[in-house]
Amino acid sequence: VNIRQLHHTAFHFQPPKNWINDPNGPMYYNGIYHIFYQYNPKGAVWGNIVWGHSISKDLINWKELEPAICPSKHFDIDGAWSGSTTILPSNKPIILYTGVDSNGIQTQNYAVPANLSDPYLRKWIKPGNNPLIDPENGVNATAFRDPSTAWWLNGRWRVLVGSERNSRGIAYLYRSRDFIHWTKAKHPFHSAPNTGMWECPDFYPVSLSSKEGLDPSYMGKHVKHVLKVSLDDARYDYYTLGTYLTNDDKYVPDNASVDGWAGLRYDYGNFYASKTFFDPAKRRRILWGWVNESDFTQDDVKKGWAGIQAIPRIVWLDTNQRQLKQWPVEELNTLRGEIVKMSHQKLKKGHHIEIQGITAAQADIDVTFYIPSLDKTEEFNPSWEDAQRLCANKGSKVEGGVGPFGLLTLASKNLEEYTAVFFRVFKTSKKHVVLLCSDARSSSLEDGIYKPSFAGFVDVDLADKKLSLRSLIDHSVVESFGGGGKTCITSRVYPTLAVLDNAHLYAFNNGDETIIVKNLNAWSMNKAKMN
Ligand code: DQQ
Repeated sequence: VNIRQLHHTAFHFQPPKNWINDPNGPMYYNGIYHIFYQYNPKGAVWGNIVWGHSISKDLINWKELEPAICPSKHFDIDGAWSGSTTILPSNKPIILYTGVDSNGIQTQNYAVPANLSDPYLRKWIKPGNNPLIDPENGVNATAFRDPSTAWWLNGRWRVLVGSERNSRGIAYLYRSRDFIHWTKAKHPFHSAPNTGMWECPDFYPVSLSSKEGLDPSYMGKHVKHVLKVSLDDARYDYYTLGTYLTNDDKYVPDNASVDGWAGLRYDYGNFYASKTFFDPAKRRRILWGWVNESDFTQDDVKKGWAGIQAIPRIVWLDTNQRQLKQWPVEELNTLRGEIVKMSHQKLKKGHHIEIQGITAAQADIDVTFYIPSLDKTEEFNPSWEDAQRLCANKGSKVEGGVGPFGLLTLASKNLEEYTAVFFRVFKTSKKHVVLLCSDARSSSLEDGIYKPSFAGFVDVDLADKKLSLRSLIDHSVVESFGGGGKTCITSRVYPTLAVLDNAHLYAFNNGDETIIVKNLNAWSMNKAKMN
């Protein structure tokens, strides 16, 4: 079997071949989900960027169409970069995207469907009055991109465009009455020092009282707003929760919600340039995010493909109102095949138990661990605020009090290779601190590839002594949801032994306290119809 087969995913989104990056303009239109994406039609490396286009009825099985937007005009001749769709009144979708000209100058442009009665909206046209927004008034012309979905308030449309000025990350606000003539607001919508270029800003309301998603222009009372930016220097997607001050047309993060590198992330692993959209069919907000390769570029060229999208996730506000929660869309469950169950299984220190009878390289695992006693919990040192460093120091083999315990995914029979996804519990005088790691350091015997030990803290109080973990394992990706979707971590891994039928799955514990696998469901996953 060639390398392309070994690490090719079975149910994560990707086109038949070539490079993809950011998800663009996701939307639901007349019964069909659309996803566009940054795509190189000519190869498996970044370049020649067009808007690839695929459609689906269930967000899981996809059909590839011809690219929706290709460089053709002076203003986008060097690339049709990221952007968003907005559904205008009377159900008319419109794309805003960044065009790059031959000097690298970035402008915001629009495209509309050539034929609204084509159910797939295959052809898009760029009307002659493009570009709509030029980088004027002191805007940095080579750092001016990724228009957001627009929202409507008091007679005007509003849109955000990402930028940077003297290392201050900026989300500029533009307003328009007709979607064609745009005026820059005097003050940026939001900005923060020392955060660098803000790519792909995304702004939307979340309900204070339900999991239901809201239309981007919903301005009711019982909401908070979310501002997400992709920090180019960090290559992670950070968000804050805050208040939209509609009178000042400004966004103010909550006191507890910090901007920049120390802030909240959608995903503490490989996940970037994400974008949400409101699905009116199921009244939910859905998040798409790009998961880059972490092998060598020459491997990508050999494989003929690079980049996948994470499984679309619903997002909603946690009842604690301090963070969002995320969960794979329910449609993913239609791919579930054979199920294997385990319950009330003791995991003593030093033990690992195989979950047998599933296709371990292509699986969906949902497990709840029960911690009978927290007596031997290790003390948390307040200087350990960097979760990733803590995970690097305390890997899955470093014995602890409560944990490390969790799953060894994509494991070879004799554990020469495995990607450990696990919890470790600490305590301070006031509370428990829960760490979730997705540690790729042992994921492959191949040298030199990027094998980070990603990690994030999980904001749970452990009053019920339970911790849940769901992991989607798909050949070269392990996408995990800790604490019911409070902390998500995605890793790309390239095993050499733990491939196809030679991959195994184990539950393990290397902590003093015995852990109980209270309830584990593991499904073999079927292949999605993928483009
Ligand atoms: N990717 C696009 C840009 C965006 C970046 C270019 C984020 O529009 O800022 O492919 O990954």
